[in-house]
Amino acid sequence: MPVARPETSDARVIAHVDMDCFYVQVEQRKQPELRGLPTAVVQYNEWQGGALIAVSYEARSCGVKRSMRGEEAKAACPEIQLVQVPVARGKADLNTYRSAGSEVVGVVSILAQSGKCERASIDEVYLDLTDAAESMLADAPPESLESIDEEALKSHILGMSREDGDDFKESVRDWICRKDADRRDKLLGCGIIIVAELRKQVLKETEFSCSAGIAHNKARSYLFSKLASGMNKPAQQTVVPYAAVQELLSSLPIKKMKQLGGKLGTSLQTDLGIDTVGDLLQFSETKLQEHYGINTGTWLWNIARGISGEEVQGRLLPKSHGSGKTFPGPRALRSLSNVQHWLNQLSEELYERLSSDLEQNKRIASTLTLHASAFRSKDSDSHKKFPSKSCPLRYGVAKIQEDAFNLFQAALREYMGPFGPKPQGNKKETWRITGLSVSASKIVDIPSGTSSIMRYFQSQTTIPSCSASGFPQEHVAVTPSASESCSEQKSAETLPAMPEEDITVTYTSPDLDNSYRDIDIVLEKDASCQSNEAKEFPTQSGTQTKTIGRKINNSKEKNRGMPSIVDIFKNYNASPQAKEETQEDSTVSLTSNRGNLSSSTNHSSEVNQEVEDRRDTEWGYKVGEIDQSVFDELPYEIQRELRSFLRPNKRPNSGKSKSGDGSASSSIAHYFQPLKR
Ligand code: TTP
Repeated sequence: MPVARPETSDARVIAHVDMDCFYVQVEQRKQPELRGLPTAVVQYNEWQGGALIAVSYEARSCGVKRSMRGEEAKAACPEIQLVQVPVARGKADLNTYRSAGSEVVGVVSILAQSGKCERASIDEVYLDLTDAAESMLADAPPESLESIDEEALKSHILGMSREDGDDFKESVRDWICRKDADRRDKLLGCGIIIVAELRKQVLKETEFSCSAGIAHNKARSYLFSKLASGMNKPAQQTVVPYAAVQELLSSLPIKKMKQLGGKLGTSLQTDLGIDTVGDLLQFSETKLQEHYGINTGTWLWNIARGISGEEVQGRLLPKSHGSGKTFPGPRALRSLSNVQHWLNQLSEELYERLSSDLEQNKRIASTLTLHASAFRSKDSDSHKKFPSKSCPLRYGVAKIQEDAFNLFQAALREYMGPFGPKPQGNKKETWRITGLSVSASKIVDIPSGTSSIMRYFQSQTTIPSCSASGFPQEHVAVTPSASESCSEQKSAETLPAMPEEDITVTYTSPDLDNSYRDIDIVLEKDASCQSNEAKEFPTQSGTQTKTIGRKINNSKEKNRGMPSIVDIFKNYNASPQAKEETQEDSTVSLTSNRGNLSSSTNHSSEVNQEVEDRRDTEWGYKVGEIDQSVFDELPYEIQRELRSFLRPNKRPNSGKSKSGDGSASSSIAHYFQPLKR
């Protein structure tokens, strides 16, 4: 539901910058011979030449639309150049476009200088240019300038009356330089000049053209730059003066408004008979609140008047990462093994982007969500929505793959109802999966410490992970699997709107061509060891020790994620003295095998018995024994959790939040959980 925020000031200057036919421009930069030709980017599949996802303006003028398939586009415009989206892991690989989007954001954010810059999607940015416009108005107002750039003079000023035969650019110059104008519009006049210059620079530095909407708030800049897109694109800018807002809004179909395209918009139409924003004006705030609650009611009342307090967030990085694919028509997935195959591919791609984000931006994600679309062929209830499921995100490809599949199975059980899915292999199976995606959200910065978290993980490679006898020292925390710990609550997010085949995820990561593999390196080393030895498996709560034998000799074990949290402390052995002191309040009690690597070369049953006997004290640490620099390098959430260990007589909870939202539980274990055996 939308949230109503009071407008801080209506004298702001907000720009919404949107790249023109973005994927086409990216391809044209790669192949300059395509410039100026009718071109479309297509997600290829055998059916009718694949789906068009981006269409150049030359092709649009020949009647080619995004909804067409390759063959239709050829029929409409025989000379059209169709460029296929690169493919990796059997699906569209959007890395090139993501990188190009990051490049644009980088340039825009530098040009915007002091202004806040928010990356809104793969090719859209919001800018708060209020400070820059105020400075210009104070120091060099437009009327004092000797000349105004041509690009600024080509702006479209909504609501500006223009007589036939008027000199278009002259009218714009007059509007920008009006001395008697309202201060809000004077600021917009400055915004016009600033944005025109910015767009020119973006073109120069990236070779991409863009269009922009400039208004007093975010909602208006977005709305009108979007609305104007058919009309005032490509490479143009549209300005929304204060006085023009109400008139422009009143005839606008309600469903065109941001956040009103879905259920809320439909409810306004069916329940209140509202078709245009003008219709909405007839309802008092109280009346709207009666229908939709206080917050949404106020938001609706505001939005009908073009009021929006939404701030431009200073955020240049995506809020989430996702990877998805659709399986239309006969390609719908119908077996668990097929679903698992695709989830593995999607998880790999997701992990690549998470790793890149971790390395480049020092950010970690904490929630993994699975979305799918499905139908049940033999049911009257075939429109039932496939539930989305979330769980805490564990780093490591295999862990994400495992959790994604567990989430899928939990969702499938719910989707199929009490009778459950038919056994695999049974031809009467009634479910079909037409879309799958995995996404990582709740991304937070790792606090900047003395050195990076990656270096910390790297340093794990220097700790011999095999003992002298060649036995690995792996500690596996027995923790709830995704299916057990996943939030049963349906995710608010839905499967992103998908073109025919591969889901295009709008929030993207920056460059992905990195080779960050620290975590895998650690485990490759581990996996190179072979062991039939019994290992101690501390439980998540840290209060029990189980012993199980396991053989590590399979190459699949190679990248099985990070070591457990216990490993982090393995070089902080409790000294005998410390052990005696572990009953003191200020100790950390983590149950595990002894941190001393050499001592674990022989994990006999006696040793295990000893561990059982001492289980509450064996891993006792004095607070002072924990090296602060190691502590500082841990992700913030983990630090928080560790603090709960450090508090006297307190242990972390098991990872399930009371709210039922698994994602909210910031368990240490969710970063370090090993694979479920
Ligand atoms: P848009 O900004 O919606 O469109 P566009 O940049 O192609 O064209 P316009 O000039 O009208 O803004 O989308 C940005 C890119 O996102 C687009 O080039 C291709 C991709 N995309 C998809 O892959 N699938 C989709 O359904 C949409 C809408 C876009």
